[in-house]
Amino acid sequence: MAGPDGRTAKDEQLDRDRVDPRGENLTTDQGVRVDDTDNSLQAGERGPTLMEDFHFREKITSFDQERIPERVVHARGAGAYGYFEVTDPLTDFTRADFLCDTSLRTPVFVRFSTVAGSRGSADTVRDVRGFAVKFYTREGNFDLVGNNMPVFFIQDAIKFPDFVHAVKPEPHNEIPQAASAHDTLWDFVQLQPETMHMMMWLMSDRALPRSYRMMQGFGVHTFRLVTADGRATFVKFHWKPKLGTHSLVWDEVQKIAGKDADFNRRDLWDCIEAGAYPEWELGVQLVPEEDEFAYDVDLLDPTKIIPEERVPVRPVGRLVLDRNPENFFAETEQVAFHLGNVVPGIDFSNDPLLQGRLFSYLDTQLIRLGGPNFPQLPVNRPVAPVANNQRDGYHQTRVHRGETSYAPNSIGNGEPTVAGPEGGAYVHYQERVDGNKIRKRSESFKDHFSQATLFWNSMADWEREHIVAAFRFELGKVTRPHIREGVLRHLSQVHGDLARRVAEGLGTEAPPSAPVHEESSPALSQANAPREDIATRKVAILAADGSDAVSLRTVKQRLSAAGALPEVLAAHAGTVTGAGGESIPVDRAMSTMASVLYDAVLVPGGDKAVDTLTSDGLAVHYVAEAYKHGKAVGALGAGRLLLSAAGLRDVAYAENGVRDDRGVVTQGEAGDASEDFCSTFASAIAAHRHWDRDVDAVPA
Ligand code: HDE
Repeated sequence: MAGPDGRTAKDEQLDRDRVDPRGENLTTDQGVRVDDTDNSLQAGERGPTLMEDFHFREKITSFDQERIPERVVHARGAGAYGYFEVTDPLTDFTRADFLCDTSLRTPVFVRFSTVAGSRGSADTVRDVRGFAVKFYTREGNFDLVGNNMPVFFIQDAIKFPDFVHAVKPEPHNEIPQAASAHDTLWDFVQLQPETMHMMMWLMSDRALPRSYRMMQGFGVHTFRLVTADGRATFVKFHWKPKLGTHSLVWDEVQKIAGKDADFNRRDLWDCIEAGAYPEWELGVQLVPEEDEFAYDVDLLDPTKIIPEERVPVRPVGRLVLDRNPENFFAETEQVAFHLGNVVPGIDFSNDPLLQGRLFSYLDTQLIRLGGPNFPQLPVNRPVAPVANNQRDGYHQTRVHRGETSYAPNSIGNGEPTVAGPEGGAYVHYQERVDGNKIRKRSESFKDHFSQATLFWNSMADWEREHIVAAFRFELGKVTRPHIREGVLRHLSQVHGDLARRVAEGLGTEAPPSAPVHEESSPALSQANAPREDIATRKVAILAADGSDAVSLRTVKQRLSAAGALPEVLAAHAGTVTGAGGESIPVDRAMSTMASVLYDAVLVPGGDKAVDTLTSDGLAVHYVAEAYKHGKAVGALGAGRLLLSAAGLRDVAYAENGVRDDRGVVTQGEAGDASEDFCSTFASAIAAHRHWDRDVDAVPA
């Protein structure tokens, strides 16, 4: 599906849809050229506007109707095109050819999103992230509409409107925007204990991804893979980011929301533009049908995982995003995902959340995109040929030929004809179903706490600290004491230690807790994410007149060579003059950026420059804040003085040679940055954050 130049069938198709008004004369929608688009047609210079000004009316009408309803959830998002390649064929399990044929490069469009906020809300809020992938396969479109957390808040789709109403801004005053820290969400939680496993994920750092490129994705539900002869295997889908799973911290995300509300969106866009293509590995957990009841959780319950230690995640393919959309509205806003978009070889399970979603997504698109013809929109259109008897409707863009639009027909040769399985037709898995019609949750869905405990048990100390702080923050914003107490009762069933620590922050007592199990799943902890790479990590190099230009250049080159993105910041844009009279280009003025927008901070030597920086509150703040957020901080020679000025008092600095004290990397000698300094600083950046510091005493 890819040409010799790597272009996919979807790229070719999109090329035909593009219009480019550049270089053209301005016309009306009817193609009539316009002589003036600045002044409306009036009866006299100071007279009333005339009805006959068709250009004015058309221009204003079109403008008035530019908006379509934003998604009721996942309104805020960013998307990109790319491709998927299978590396370890799943031929024994499915007939889906994009999962079997290693010679195929299947085009994809991926949309990442937050859930609760409006379309214009900030990217960095505490929330789940959507991870929706549309595969344009040769056999039709397959949508894997997942999240960056492997479980969900509720077990049955009928509770979704309740949950979403509870988490969205409160209806009387539409406050707070894109935030879960308010009474209605926690009221729902305290009354609906099935939320507890997901609430643990939501209060963890997973809800604050450093980048869309650094988060996992999960299909959440159990699906089925089906072979040509009708044999099914349960499957759970996993996306693992090549760069590892990394997060921001709460103080940081709050600040970034103001400094750069587009932080995650910009990051995705910039990296693709720069050719640093984001990449994920697709993995599957496979469970034979006969093992459906072999686990202590029900595979149909979307509030549960199967720990990777019990059923390993088998890597099967890779996803690469290599092209930004050309028009946000046409592509990212109009893309329409639907769980029911499956291809032969992929089928559903009876997960009641999944079943409800099968209804909801199509229903949503009909109102949001105005009728049944949204699959004709360029971003939604399959590369597989489409032929059927569906006709007419709003926004029909196809001109169907022929006399017949019904089946069976004799006038039109009986075409289009159905294919049958040998011809590649979708055949539903023949699951035997037998039961009374009842409204009743399965007994096997009843345990709401064991996996919340598993999650807590699996966390590193610093992850637990962040979870406790998150619960304290969120419940601290809840105004009704009975809601806080209700949640604490749940927490005491997750883990006594968790409940006690949260209660302490709320100035109250935790209810007595029951003994809990001690199992853990190391795969759940971000502490175990790969930490070797500094590709695309942003480093702020603080400079001033008198900076040591030689060492600055050495570190910058070394970091860039490893794929990092170092930027020189100074009090003003333009250039500063190095200690030896060199001109050092400044990438950005310090005041236009902020420490929270970088992964690390470096202070080169140079007595005069460091003197200037130490008396600049903003420069001091850059260092102190980076330190407080656990980031790598580097200093060469006199640069160490800025670190002390920033209050990094319990840090051991190098007197000579190079020293790394919990991610603070210093070189004693003035002069050029040593090889040792560069590689030690790079490792400190790759470690992402350093949580073994005592950051409380540092003001920032
Ligand atoms: Fe969604 N969800 N959802 N959801 N969801 C939507 O569809 C819904 C659920 C997810 O980038 C809506 O086109 C119901 C789980 C993503 O365009 C809507 C239920 C998971 C996206 C809808 C769920 C998701 C959506 C809103 C409970 C993770 C964004 C606009 C049964 C596995 C897709 C739209 C994009 C979007 C309904 C639960 C992921 C209203 C009823 C579980 C990533 O149809």
